[in-house]
Amino acid sequence: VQQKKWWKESVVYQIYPRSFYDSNGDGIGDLNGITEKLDYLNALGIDVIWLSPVYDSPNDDNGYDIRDYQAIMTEFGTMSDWERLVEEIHKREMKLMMDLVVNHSSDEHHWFMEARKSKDNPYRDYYIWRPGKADGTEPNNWESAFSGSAWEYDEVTDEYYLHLFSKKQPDLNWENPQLRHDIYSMMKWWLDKGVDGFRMDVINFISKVPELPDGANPKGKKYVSGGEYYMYGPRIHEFLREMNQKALKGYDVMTVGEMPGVTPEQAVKYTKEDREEVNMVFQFEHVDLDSGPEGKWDLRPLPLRDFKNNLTKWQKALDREGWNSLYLNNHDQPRMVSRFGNDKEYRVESAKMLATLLHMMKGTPYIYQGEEIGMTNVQFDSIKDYKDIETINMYEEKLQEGIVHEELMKRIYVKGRDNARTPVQWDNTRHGGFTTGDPWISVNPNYDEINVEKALEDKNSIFYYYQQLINLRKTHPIIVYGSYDLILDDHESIFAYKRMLGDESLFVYCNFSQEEFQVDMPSDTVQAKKDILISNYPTNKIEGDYVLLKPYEAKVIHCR
Ligand code: TEU
Ligand code: CA
Repeated sequence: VQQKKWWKESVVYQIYPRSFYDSNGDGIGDLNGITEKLDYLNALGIDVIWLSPVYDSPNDDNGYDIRDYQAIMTEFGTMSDWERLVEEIHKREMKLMMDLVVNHSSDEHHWFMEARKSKDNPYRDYYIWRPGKADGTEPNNWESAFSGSAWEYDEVTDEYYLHLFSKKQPDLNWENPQLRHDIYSMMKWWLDKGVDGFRMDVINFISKVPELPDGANPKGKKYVSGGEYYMYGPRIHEFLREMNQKALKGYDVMTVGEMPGVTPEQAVKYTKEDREEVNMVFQFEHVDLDSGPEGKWDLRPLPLRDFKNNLTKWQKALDREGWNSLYLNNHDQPRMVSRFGNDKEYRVESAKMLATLLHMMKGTPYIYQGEEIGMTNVQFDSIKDYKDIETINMYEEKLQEGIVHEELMKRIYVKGRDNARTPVQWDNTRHGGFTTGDPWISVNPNYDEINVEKALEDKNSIFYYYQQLINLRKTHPIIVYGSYDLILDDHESIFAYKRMLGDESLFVYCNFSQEEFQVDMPSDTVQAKKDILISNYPTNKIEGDYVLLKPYEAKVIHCR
């Protein structure tokens, strides 16, 4: 059994502050709004709050473009509001994990304002500058995640700067020890203010292959990802270990590295405890399965077999060493009940089923705001209703390429990040009780049916089911420390697995369909004493050595 750690036994709740709760009527969620809702989160039973960025920012990418790492975004409140929030979180014996965005800063950060003044400015090498190619094209063929080239030409110094994300998010140059030193000082400044951990934004991107070579381009496209040269660069482990030694050492903190493209083998290296890099990573394989070769907007169906095999691969890779994160949605992903469940006639059952699937696995579970009441994807008619730079840039780029509005909206409905960014629905009053003003983004029209107030009044709500799941994790060590094995491997509609610890075992059955099934329990459980730990239907007794599963039924059977 691996070492016991508080961050292995915790459940994390992610807040996207802009859309959580607006306390002052300006239509934008804020810190005081979060403070007002802490009792709600405490009632849910979560242990750690992960706050998406609240630092000073021009909000080109809603706070993931930081202008001042040690100041609070005006729209979210003041530093004293932040200090009160931390105090109130700690008073309730919860912890706060901040978002650390250090692969890039905002282009309005004073480092960049200086760097762009001249080639010999002291801050020049805080960023990544290169001359264009002789033929007048960009330094290499890398694409920005937000469309177009990853390079922006700066005529003052006749060079380009690298931005893997928006033009207003220039990549920081981690080859520069002075930059690294400044980042570590900033981290300690926050840790000394009481921060309990960091979620590290695209942290695997900080080490690039120094030559910044052209990416593989078999189809002769204008731009390609180039990720093979920055998703697992030559110094990434060195930088993470240095960050531990120079910033995190001596603090009892939790760290999760967000790592697009990370593989299970790499994840073992990043999270093996004796390596002192990060506690766990956010991987992307399971949320890329419904994307085709052209990326996330290239929609493809998601065969349950692929989903089962991928989650199983990650469970087994990190079963004995290292640690897993468990998530099915966040502020960048569509709502899980719409993507993996059935948000029409089986919304409540399938939301509970998906939560069971995730929370009975091995790893630290993450709940994204609104997931606990089964919030769904949204469909706005006009592109004007969408606010996410990734969506807007894609729409404009593809419209130019001749793809029609209806096709583009279809893709946005399925994969757009604003699906996760519509305001949390607190009650059935105007704007779902999120704001008394005009919300920065429209509220999902289904707020009258789906809202916190209704959930708290309904003992069979998804909220109370999450509360049960979280409580089970606290009372059954097998859920945290047991091993994992897939069962019913070949079943097309049922995702079933078992967890084992000592002489205990759990059998988790999740029906991903509207059909009913009867499946036999494994033969070695015939003699065992069995009881149902949790189910999303009124629990019935165990019929015998088989299990009956209704549409989207989840059932966890405890054997001793
Ligand atoms: O996301 C990293 C990332 O890869 C995402 O861009 C994701 O792959 C994509 O959005 C899927 O549609 C982090 C943050 O979570 C994201 O909100 C930021 O936009 C991005 O980094 C840049 O900071
Ligand atoms: Ca506000």
